[in-house]
Amino acid sequence: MNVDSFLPARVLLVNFNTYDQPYPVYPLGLAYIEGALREDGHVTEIWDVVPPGESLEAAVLRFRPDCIGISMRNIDNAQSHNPRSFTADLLACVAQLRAVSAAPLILGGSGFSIFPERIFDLSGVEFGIVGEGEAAIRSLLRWLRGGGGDLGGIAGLMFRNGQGGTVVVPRVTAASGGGGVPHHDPARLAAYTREGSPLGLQTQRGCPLRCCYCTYPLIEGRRSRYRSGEEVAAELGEMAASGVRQVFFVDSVFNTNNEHVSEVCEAVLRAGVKLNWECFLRPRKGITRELLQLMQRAGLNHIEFGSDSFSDPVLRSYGKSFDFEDIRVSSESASALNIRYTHFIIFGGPGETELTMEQTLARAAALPKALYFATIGMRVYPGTPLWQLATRHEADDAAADHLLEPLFYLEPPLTVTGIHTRLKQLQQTASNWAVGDPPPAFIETMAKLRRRGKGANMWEYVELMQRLGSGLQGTSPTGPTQPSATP
Ligand code: B12
Ligand code: SF4
Repeated sequence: MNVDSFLPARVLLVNFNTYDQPYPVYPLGLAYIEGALREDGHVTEIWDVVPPGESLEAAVLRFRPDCIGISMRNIDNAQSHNPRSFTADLLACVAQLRAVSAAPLILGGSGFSIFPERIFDLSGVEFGIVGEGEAAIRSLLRWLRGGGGDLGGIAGLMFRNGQGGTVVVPRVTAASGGGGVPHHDPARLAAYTREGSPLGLQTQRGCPLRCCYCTYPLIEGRRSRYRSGEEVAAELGEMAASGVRQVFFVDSVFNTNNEHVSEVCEAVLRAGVKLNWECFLRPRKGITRELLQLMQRAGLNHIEFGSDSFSDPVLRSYGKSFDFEDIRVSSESASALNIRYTHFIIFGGPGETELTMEQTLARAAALPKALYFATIGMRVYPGTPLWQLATRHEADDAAADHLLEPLFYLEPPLTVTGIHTRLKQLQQTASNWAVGDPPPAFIETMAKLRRRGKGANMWEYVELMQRLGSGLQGTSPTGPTQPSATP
């Protein structure tokens, strides 16, 4: 066989993510992988936990894959007061697959890409792909199916060297482009829409900013790579035609560049697509009322601001690229246009004190119509500046397994229980604060509405719960894992 041709493979792609907070998340990464593999002529199928249906084993026995790709999105829920790990779910999934198939397993995904070596060892899979997966899985399949090439030349690939060791080929972030075109199965889009989940759509990859705790530039690279407005509008149109009611622009930050924002919105307006969407925005004075108006006309109905704190010294020490004035101006503009908005706040990171916390709470009370999502402590990930700070004083860093026992940074003398108690007290009077996952009653109400076919946007539920006066009182501190207070 000449080295340019290869036998098409049957590839089963597996999404085992059962976490359903704030809602079940559409496996967009797998849609991209499926799009790339189909372009090379491979026969693919996605096995998904949503909606519950055929068992994984039955799907394997029916489909008879030549190889199986597994997506690991989450390693844990990143909540210090209510920690939950998903590593055991991966191991169970691998065991189920091994029981019915000898096909090689290829593991990828954002969670995997944060702790690749450790998860590769634990899971025993044949191959791992770190970071963006499209180019690497195409080359790997070409190699597996007789098309030649060299495993050592596939950027981001992990494989076993046959002598008990692992080869990790360094990653290279693509110079341009957004990873090709995802393959969306209309039935899967419909299933997630029935769950009330906004469907993910990506307009760019990469983030050039350097917030101290953030893994996003490690997963997607530091260079922003933009898709054209036309491409985004076409995908949005495809989703609208499939009955999708709400979309989430999953870019790490949508407004890395205002020209990109305008280009996307203008293309959507030109294409006449009518579909609501939400996105992560970086609060900036540069988000002018006019820009927000353009976004609103193009479908924006909800903003998630990655604000983290309302105290300027804390923002500086978190490495944020804006100050409270940016937050105030952006919030007031959103409110004036009646666009729902949420601020994500991380209490207890480097530089936080009781005083800075109180300043954040007082400023939060003054912003018009805002919702707040709070986390306590900062999850520490390898490769981030926070990792260096948090592990500096650990006696034996090599022995610490922060995959299985998540490490959270908490600025001494603050404690998880202390911050949690303060936030609980706040919730008595402020129903616009959510701490961790919503309470069981809230989740049950959402499930009931979905069962009645009301798969609306979760923000409508949030507002409904606020009107009912029950607030969003999240989970209490549980479990043995308390954040490690690191100096
Ligand atoms: C957008 C987003 C959200 C949105 C999702 C909106 C939506 N409707 O889709 C919201 C806000 C709801 C959310 C919630 C949560 N999120 Co989130 N989220 C993201 C974000 C920013 C982008 C995810 C995305 O869609 N990327 C676009 C797709 C195309 O990329 P991808 O999935 O990574 O896939 C690529 C590669 O990973 C790879 N790949 C993926 N699968 C496979 C499979 C194979 C076989 C191969 C070869 C390759 C491969 O190739 C793909 C294409 O290049 C990431 C951070 C980031 N920048 O990656 C965090 C991230 C995924 N989230 C994370 C977490 C923790 C959560 C929550 C648990 C937070 C919480 N406490 O509530 C929840 C869980 C939700 C759930 N039910 O699972 C973590 C996961 C790691 C971890 N710590 O466990 C991340 C990485 C952020 C972080 N802290 O580091 N999230
Ligand atoms: S927190 Fe947001 S802006 Fe900061 S580095 Fe991460 S993705 Fe970029």
